[in-house]
Order: sequence, then C-alpha cells, then structure tokens
Amino acid sequence: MVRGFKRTSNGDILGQIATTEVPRYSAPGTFGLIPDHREVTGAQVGILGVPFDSTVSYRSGARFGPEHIRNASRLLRPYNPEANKWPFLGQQVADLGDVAFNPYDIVSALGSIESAVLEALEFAPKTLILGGDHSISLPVLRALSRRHGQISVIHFDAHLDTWDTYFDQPYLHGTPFRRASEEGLLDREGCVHVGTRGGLYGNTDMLEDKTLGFMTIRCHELHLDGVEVAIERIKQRVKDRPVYVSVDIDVLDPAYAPGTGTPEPGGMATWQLLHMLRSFSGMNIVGADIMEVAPAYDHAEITGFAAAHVGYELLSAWAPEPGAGEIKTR
Ligand SMILES: [Mn+2]
Repeated sequence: MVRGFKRTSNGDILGQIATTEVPRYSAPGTFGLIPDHREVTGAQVGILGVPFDSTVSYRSGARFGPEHIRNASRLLRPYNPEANKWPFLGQQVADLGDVAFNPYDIVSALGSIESAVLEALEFAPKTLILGGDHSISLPVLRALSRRHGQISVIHFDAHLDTWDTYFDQPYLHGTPFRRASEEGLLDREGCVHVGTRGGLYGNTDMLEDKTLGFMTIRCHELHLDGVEVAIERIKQRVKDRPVYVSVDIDVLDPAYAPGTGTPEPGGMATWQLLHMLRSFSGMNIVGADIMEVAPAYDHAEITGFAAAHVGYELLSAWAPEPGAGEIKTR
C-alpha cells in the first residue's frame, strides 16, 4: 500500500514518503523512501542496484550492498542545508530496482548490466549505481560513452583498479579502469584517482596507471594538503568534461567504512568525502556509482550510513539551485 506520497499534476509521485504519516522503518525500502519507477512516467535521476560481486579478490559480500545502502538511506531527509539543495524535491528521482544477470558468467553479466544501464538512461538521463563490486563500472562506462563519447572519471578508491589481469582474467574488480581506458571510453586528459593508498605490486603500477590517463591524489597528500587543495586539483583536471564519479567505499578509512572487501588503513574520513562530493555541484556529472559495500563486515550500519550519504551528496550535486528566497517544506 503506497501512502504518504505527494503527487504532481500528472499523477507522478515526487519526493519522499512523508515520515509524518508512515514511520521511516515501515516504509517500502526504496533509496531514500523515494518512489519506485512504476510510480512515475520518467525521472531526471534513476537509482539502479547491481547486486553483483562475482569478481572480488578478497572478502566477498558486496552483492548485498544495494539492499544495505537502501536500508540505511531511510534516514535521509528532504533538505540538504550544507548544499542548499533539495535532492529529492528539486528533481524527479526514482528507484529503478536491481539488475538481473548470470552470476556465474562474468562477460555475460557485464553485458546484462550495460543493457540495464542503457534502459535506465531511456527512463532518466542520469543514473546512480549502487554496487556491487567495482567491475560494474566498466559496463556502466560502456553505456555512458555511447551517449556522451569519451568520459572523464573521478575515482575515489584506496586502490588504482587499473591492474591488468588476475589469474589471467581481464574483467575483475581490480581492472575496470584499465579496460575502460583501453576500450577508448575515457578522456585520458581528464581522469583522476583520489584517496589511493596502501601497498602496490611494484612501482611500475603507478607509471602504467599514468599512461592510462589518470592523475593521482594519494590519500596522504589529501591529509597533508587538505580537501580544498584536492578539490581545486580535481576541478583543474576535469574542467567541464562529462565526468563519471565512481566511489569505492573503501576510500574511507576502515574506521568509517569497515563493511567492505579489501580495507586499507589510513583512509579518508566520511566528512572529507561528503565535502568533496558537495563541491562538485555545477560540474557536468553524467553518472555516478557507490561500490564495494559489503554488509557482512559492517558494524552498526556505519558503512551503510556513509554510503547512503554519499548518494545523498551526489543527488544534491545534481539537484538545481533553488530560486532566491524559495521556501519548501515537505
Ligand atoms: Mn575499487
């Protein structure tokens, strides 16, 4: 039973379920208590779950990321005062549900994910992906490049994810951005890794990564120089290019995001990531993802809440500036 929603003049549901009428813990479990895609005729932003984790290299369980993020997102409220944005009311957002795929055939699964993203783009021009492991970013970039040509990537991650193969296999959660660069999907002048840290397989990893089109802001630089310097470097790099924002939740320190498969100490604090995403308002963001949330290793939903707020800031970055003096309330 759908209760507590506002409808627009064409009958579509806009915004979130009114938590004054339906307790947030009893409402249907869409992201942020927004309408399901069947309740609207179209949207500006679609949120698509991809519960795929067949390519992880260490701890598995990111297949349960989408439902975990959605559950934690029940606490998101309509107005974002830091951004002065209405992420769910300033634009039509809809939850597109989850993609189905063959979990035992990676190439086929990536094909299904690409098709699902293309279908999502018919419904809404912008897509926020809830993963799943990071291999998913490759089919998303394949779909987006059909629309936008070569794309820049702002890649928040403890890891480079530009390795070549594992066990001679090319399509894994540590390789999506090398494959994307090789396939010509990326604008090699405009890509950046943020928050990289931890050990590598050799010092050649960084050099190879550079030839694939990435500038790197290592996590220790971010800590020493501060987030504003990092924001400026990112904007100088990306400029007004169409850009994809990919957030591996392991960019956060394990203290802030224990629920992930390959944690690395020394990471970002949640506030730093949220502040940086908020600063991207006005950039030409054509899509975004939140990857590698693995709830089995989460404690007290810390990682889930962080991921939900990452989604909130990304949606806020997309939402239009409110008119001067505009007052809204749910
Ligand atoms: Mn990753």
